[in-house]
Amino acid sequence: MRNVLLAATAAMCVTASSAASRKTASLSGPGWLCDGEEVCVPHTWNALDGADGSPEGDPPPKHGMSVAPDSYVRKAARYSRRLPDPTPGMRQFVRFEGVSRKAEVYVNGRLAGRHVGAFTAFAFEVTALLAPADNVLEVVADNRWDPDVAPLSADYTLFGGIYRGVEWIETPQVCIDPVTDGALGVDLDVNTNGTVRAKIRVLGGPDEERVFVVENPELWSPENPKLYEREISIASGDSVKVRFGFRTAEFREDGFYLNGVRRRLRGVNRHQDAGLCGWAATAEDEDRDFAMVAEMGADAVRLAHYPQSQHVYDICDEKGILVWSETPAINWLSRSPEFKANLLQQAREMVAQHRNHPCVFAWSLFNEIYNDVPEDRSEEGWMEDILEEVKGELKRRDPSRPVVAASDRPAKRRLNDIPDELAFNAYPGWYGDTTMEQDFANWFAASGRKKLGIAEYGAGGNPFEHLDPLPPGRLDPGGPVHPEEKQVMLHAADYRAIASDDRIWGAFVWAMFDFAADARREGGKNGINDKGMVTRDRATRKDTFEFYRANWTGDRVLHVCSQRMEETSSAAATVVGFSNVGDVTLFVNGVEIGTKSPDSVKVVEWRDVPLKPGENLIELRAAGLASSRSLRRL
Ligand code: ADA
Repeated sequence: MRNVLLAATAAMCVTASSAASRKTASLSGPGWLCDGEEVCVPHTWNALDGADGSPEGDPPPKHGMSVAPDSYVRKAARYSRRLPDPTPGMRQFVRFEGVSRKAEVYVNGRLAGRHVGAFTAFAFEVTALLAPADNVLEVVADNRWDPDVAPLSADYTLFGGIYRGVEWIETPQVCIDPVTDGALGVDLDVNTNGTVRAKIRVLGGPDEERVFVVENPELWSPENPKLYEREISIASGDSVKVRFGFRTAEFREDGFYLNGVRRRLRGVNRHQDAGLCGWAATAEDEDRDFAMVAEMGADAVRLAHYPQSQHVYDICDEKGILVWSETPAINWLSRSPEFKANLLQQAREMVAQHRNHPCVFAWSLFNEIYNDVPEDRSEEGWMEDILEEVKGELKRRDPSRPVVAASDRPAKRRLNDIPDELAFNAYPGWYGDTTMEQDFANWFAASGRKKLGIAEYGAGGNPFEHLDPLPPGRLDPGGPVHPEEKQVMLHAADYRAIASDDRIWGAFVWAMFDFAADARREGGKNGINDKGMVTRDRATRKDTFEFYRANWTGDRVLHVCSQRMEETSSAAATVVGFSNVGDVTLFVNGVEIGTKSPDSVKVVEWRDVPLKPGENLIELRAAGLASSRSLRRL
């Protein structure tokens, strides 16, 4: 154990950000032990069991309860590593980007601090606990269910571990506060006239303020994500770099406006499960994810259902992706004062840590409260009381941004009246028998609002399960077959309704990527929510990905669906395609069948296209592009 710790310290690179001041070093990477085993941080112990489903023989999982059951390892684990030797005369801090979901931090066996909440960063000063050399950091990370910690229930795996990066910080005695709320210590108020007010929290001295002006600032937007940087320093020599952008983002009577221009958001939802590593994602994993978001043409992302890493917000600033940033209030709440205090703390930390990002257009208060609420907790009113308080906290910490929320209960008027702007989650044709148009009618009537967002819509889709023709009506969403064709059909129908209704200020596809939800056993896979546009391993873009690319990008797209369907016992096939390059001609085995114009959402469709026995080549051609699939008729 000792050898591992020493080797890691030797390899660590300590960098000074400016001459006499703050020094930072990454404590991520190798050199950590977790319960005695060598690991690399970011790390989770649930990379495998967090996405393999409940054990065989369990009763069928209840939808929405992945946080609670023990179908993956829920434990307290002890991490340790060696710390760099402290520089005499400086103050030392250790900063954690995220530990799931409770952390106790010790230096040389003495408690440095505790943090509760999986999704926000925290830092502790360790100066007084350090010896001149050979210091050992220990962290107890605990992802067990706790009635006083949000979330209490949710449809995603709560991976355990030190699953984001760790940093060592040394500062002069008087320094910019790296501890309070896990934030940078500098709050920016940015005005589009070029004035920036920086409020600096100082440890060891009075708080300070700087005002500076950027001449003729360029506005930040998805089309021009212009960012500015400044070094903020104080007299002691300590300094931090801040990055910011100039933009206005607001809701008016008829919709969302960015820089005074109305904009209907083309959004996707993203969980922080970044593929086979679960939550223990690297910056490269996150870069890859957002490259795909941009490739599909989205201009907004809902970070479901909790704050994600600092790097995610940085990427969104850089790529010009508007962010809906959410507290972990989901499904149901607890009446305990400890729970409320924890939710308020997590909300406060989210705002403190991410308020300087121009990409954040709204703070989100909740997702689907009252979903799966046990009888003894369904008493009217007290959850609303808690949420009113959390909204107050969000507004107090950042009056500049609207508070939104995602509801699935049209009838709960008091709940839905709390956020400034309301959005609904809807799965017409998947969980329910309505259409999107019927849902719209219901929501507008029930809420009394003139405009609404759609925080989630979608359907399961396994790109390796196919069905042609699709049976009429609904499939069993918890059943073993989630044919890709159904996902395409429902997204096209939903988006047709969304695109043609001007009262919808934005809609967020559920979800960008398949993600771990260990309580699920459906769609031919265990432990996965398969409503993504891309598979969890990021290897397969589903047909729905191409649907949005055709609708949302300037790329020339012609795509024939069901290319992974290899054989059929039918004598005829359904041919669905997407074209944003105009009329499409269908050829089967080289014979021209006909030409069609794409509909309002770029879809062309032929039904009952005859097939010959054996191999068939189905080809779409349009404007010099071609897209084909082969299908063996058995
Ligand atoms: C809810 C919930 C999401 C997601 C979705 C689904 O709407 O808000 O977390 O899990 O259901 O896929 O069923």
